[in-house]
Amino acid sequence: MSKPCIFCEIVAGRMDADVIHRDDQVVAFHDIHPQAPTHVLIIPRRHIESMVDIQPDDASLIGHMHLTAKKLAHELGIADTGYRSIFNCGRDAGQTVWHIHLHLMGGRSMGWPPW
Ligand code: IU
Repeated sequence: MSKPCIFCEIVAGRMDADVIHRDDQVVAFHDIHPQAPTHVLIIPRRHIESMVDIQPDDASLIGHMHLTAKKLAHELGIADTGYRSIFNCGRDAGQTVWHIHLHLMGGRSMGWPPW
């Protein structure tokens, strides 16, 4: 039997996470290994493996994820100084969890490009 998706388990409330936002489309929680003073993941309730799998019908969901990032950035106090929102897509981009997630990071200045 294949292992359940960890992020689907968080959505279902069967696995613990430091959840800061839930609505009918997405759940957001603090990353367990933060790479910045603020590091939140915004995930869809629906399982989508990777950004390479999204379809035209997913446009409003993806837009909603970004609008949720903006709302949380304000609430977490990183909107004025700036933040980064990132989807890692596939192995070379460093994707390790195969349920799409938008990283929202802020609270420190960041370099570019991200190696
Ligand atoms: P990536 O883009 O797939 O590399 O990011 C996965 C992120 O999920 C990474 O920052 C992990 O620390 C984070 N994470 C988490 O917050 N909670 C978990 O249970 C697991 C991973 I597994």
